[in-house]
Amino acid sequence: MKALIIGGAGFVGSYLIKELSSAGMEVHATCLPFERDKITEKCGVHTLDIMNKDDILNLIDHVEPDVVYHLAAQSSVSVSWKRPQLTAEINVVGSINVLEAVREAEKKNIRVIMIGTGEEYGFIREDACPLSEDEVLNPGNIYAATKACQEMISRIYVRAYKMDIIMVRAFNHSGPGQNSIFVISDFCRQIAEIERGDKAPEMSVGNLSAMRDFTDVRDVVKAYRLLFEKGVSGKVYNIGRGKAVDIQYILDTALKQTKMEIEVKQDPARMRASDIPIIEPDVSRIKWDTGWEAEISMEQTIRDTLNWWRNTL
Ligand code: A2R
Repeated sequence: MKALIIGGAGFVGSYLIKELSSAGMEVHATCLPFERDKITEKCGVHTLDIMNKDDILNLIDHVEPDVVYHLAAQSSVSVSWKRPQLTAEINVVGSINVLEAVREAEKKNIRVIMIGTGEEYGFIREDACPLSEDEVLNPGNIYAATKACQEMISRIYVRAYKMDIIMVRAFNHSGPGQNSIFVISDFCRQIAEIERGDKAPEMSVGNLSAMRDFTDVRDVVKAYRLLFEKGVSGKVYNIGRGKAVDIQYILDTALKQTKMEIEVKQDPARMRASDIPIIEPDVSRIKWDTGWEAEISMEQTIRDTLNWWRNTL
């Protein structure tokens, strides 16, 4: 079986290449021209900008994949506020280019896995958790709105062209190598900096009471593989642990991993005005259809991420 990962140079890409290769698949991954050295896993590497549909089509005709994973995105919420047009171009027009290329490809029966986000649920009803895939989407930022749009368009391609597409809403995922704009990586990076003496023994934190659902990226890519093998075409799947924890728990777990005495300081700049108290998915659909569930403990994710920062700084 052959897989083509579009957007393979990002955080999730490297883990997905490893997961699919270990399962015996022939893996090809794309990156932007300046990202070539970011793909270090063994696979076929191709440069590709998803804004050019013909390039995607040529690549698909060349690789003839059984599955296309669409990971390429402008994936930052804060950039999406600053550059809404660019975010819509990449996440909406770029996704249409991918779908059109698959539709026009010589090889038929290619399964497409479109990666969206738990952010698509947005401003949820107070009693909506655990969020089922049937819950109404109410995105609260530009990034989330473009991903909801990507999903709606994908559904249209399923219905109109009978394409084999699976749509994913992935909740927070974390692990070694993640950018420190995300909370687990941020806390681990701060601890590693303090241990090295690069930073005063003070942790800046935001709202510690918000409850969120975190899964290890290594579990997430396993779910992506199983969705190719066993997912039901045309369906949307939540991917998450299904058990939200508060950010205080993450902080306490991270602090337990160090011998340093660290003072915790709340930073008003890190507080978000509209923090939703709890966001937790119902993950029974993916479990039912593929048998997948999160296996790696949060303690292990935090330990591995902290060790990664210790080795990287
Ligand atoms: O923005 P960059 O330079 O980091 O490049 C990103 C790349 N990308 C593109 N690839 C092809 N054509 C484009 N026009 C284009 N614009 C951006 O997609 C990056 O290398 C990759 C996405 O990786 P990350 O931003 O690290 O996302 P991550 O965490 O791997 O998440 C994968 C998917 C994304 O669709 C997220 O929105 C979703 O999971 O949660």
